[in-house]
Amino acid sequence: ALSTEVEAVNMEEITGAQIIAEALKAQNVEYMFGIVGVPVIEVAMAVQGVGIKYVGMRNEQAACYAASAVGYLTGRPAVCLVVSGPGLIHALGGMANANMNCWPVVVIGGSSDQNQETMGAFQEFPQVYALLGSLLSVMDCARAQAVRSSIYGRPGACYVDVSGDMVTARVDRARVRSGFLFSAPCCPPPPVSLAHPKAVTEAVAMLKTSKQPLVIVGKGAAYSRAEDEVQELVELCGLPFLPTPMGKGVLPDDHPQCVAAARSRALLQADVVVLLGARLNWILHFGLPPRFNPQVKVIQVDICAEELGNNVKPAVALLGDIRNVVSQLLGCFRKDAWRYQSDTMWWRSLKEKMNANERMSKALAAHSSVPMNYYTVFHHIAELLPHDCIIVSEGANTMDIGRTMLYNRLPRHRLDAGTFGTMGVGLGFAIAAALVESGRKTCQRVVCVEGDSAFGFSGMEVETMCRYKLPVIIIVVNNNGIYSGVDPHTWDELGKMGDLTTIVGCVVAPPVTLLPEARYDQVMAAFGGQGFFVRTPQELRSALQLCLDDWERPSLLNVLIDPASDRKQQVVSTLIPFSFNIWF
Ligand SMILES: Cc1ncc(C[n+]2csc(CCOP(=O)(O)OP(=O)(O)O)c2C)c(N)n1
Ligand SMILES: [Mg+2]
Repeated sequence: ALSTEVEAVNMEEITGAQIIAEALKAQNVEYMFGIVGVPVIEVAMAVQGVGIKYVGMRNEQAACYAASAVGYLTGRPAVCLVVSGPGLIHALGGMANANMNCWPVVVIGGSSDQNQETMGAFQEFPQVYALLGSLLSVMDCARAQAVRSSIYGRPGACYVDVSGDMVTARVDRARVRSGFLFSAPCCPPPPVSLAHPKAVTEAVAMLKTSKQPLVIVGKGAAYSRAEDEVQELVELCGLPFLPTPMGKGVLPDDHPQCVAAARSRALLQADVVVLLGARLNWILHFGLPPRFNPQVKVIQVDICAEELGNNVKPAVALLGDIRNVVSQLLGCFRKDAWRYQSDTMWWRSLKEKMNANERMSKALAAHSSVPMNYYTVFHHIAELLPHDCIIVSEGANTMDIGRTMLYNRLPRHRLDAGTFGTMGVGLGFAIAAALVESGRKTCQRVVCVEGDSAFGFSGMEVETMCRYKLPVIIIVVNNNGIYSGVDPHTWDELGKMGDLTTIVGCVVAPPVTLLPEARYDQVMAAFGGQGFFVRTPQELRSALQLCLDDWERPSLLNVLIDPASDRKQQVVSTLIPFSFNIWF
């Protein structure tokens, strides 16, 4: 009897929520994004208790986008916390987006109590089956498996299902310790692999015989922090390079060897392509004719074995971490120096195309009439943005044209709709970037350039930005619609054909239209942020400068543009949803 009493005195009870919080803390998880409800409120409170920053969002989709962006920016996963059923369903969009982008994220979903399974419990959903591919249990979470599977190999999403009764269950801490739960030390960064030396030698030999070489830098290079190595390789060998959308900034966009302004020609005429952490998917036109030379030899560098040979059989396949493999290539070129000559026909042809395209861009940007076109808007934004700012962007024309005109000079400083082409990611990404930056010594500005449609998907996250005082600058490029819109006059005319405010109006309102001149700036102002309604280049410049100077609170510039403004002079028309053809 005595010994039982002693045990009772020494016993410290700990809940399932506390176990999860301590396990995440042990894994150096810094951020949790989510929306609470039964049964996960306790988990959110417990993680705050151990010093993890909990960020309450307005939709689980945006929460999951934010968590995955932290994973990309830091290399360590953040957690997205959701309730069961509808909460998890919303987060699925973020998990799919993370998987497509190869970004790590851990999602923790509360589920109904185990004894109510299949009984029609509150928000019950067969989530375990829906997420079988990425499913883990609380035990896995505690054993570091969740963090490990999100970052090892090719990164991605991982789901931990926690039943309600497990969150509140109480156990003796001593029993937990003596078990294997807390035995897991912090999971180290992923082991990085090297390519086979023979393949490296082959790649070097192939590059040396190339007449029209091209390096393509993908976001895999950004994720592996290969910027120094890639820069040395490109400069040592004098190679032209082209970034993919989120590969922008691994090397500065204004680097003299960047041939982004002659993208189509570079892709079409290259005879050897060094593919660094980029996939030959729709963004790179599958690596196939008519956008690529049918004889092109691809030196493919990728961390994922399954990726090698997708769509195009590589001439040389280098399986490994981008940074390591580029170091291997560099090792060869340092020993046996080789430099692609700068006076070749290839360089001349690329430069000539770049100059022509840049002239065209400048001519369009010089238009100062109102309403503005996309090019004028981006020209002024580009002039004012600090060189080190983080640019988040989504939309169709807004993102495509913006990508060509807004330069990145630093790696991992561009976040956009990505491989999945997902609209609605922008605000979550911007929140993540602002949080990550706030923890850095030299904190950089986050600028979120949104189409008006894109903004609408997660628009309520401006409240999140205002609540946490995140100094994000949102620029809504407002053309009253998706790809293009109608002007207020046409909208009125359409109204005469059928009352647009009734269901009859559905017949005449073009599917691409959104409410003309909608006041997105007032949405920001409603929560205490600064809102600006902008029509002219002067208004744009002064509002943006004010926002850049003011670091205190979030702001939104609602920039009205000509609803008929469009991409100009496309060489190849295309049915893909986003264009990489803008002149080039
Ligand atoms: C989740 C999701 N839904 C729908 C789409 C289809 N889509 C592609 S771009 C786009 C919006 C484009 O309009 P906007 O953001 O206003 O940019 P704009 O081209 O007008 O500048 C949409 C809805 C998508 N890509 N993702
Ligand atoms: Mg639009």
